[in-house]
Amino acid sequence: MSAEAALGLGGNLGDPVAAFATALRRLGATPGVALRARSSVWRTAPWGVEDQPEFRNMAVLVETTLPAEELLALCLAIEREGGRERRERWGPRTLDIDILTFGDAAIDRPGLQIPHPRIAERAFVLAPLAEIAPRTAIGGRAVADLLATLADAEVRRDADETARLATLLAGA
Ligand code: PH2
Ligand code: MG
Ligand code: MG
Repeated sequence: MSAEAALGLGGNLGDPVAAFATALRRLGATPGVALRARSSVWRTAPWGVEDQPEFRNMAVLVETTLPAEELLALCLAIEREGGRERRERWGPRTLDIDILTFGDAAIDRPGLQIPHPRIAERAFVLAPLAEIAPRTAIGGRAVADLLATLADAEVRRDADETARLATLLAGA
């Protein structure tokens, strides 16, 4: 049995695009996890705590035979390997990897809520996700429709950063 999961990646310290490349290689090299699609890299205004540097965000689709708990443990391990420090909620970070959806599972446990509870408010999640999974339903509404309700969002696709990610992923 395998499930398709959507992951959101973000960061605003150091070189987040390099951290994304390292994370995607690690994910793809893990037995039971296959990368199926990736979005562009987006530049996004900080949400929640506004007095911090601009973020880079992207989304990926993976097909996995891992249970959601193991996928979460993998994401947290990759964050730690990327030097992730957690200081402040919603504050600056080198690398954040969140499970956005896991098949059509609904999970609500401490430390693991799927679908991610604040997706509908967050253009930095919805805009990349809409590139690769516009019809995925979250709370009964398609990702593309949810994004359309956030029309004024301060997010923009960054072609140069997207190309740099592809180069990093193609390199040895
Ligand atoms: N992550 C947060 C808080 N705020 N803002 C943007 N633009 N992008 C993020 O990834 C982000 C954020 C906590 O995970
Ligand atoms: Mg997050
Ligand atoms: Mg997180």
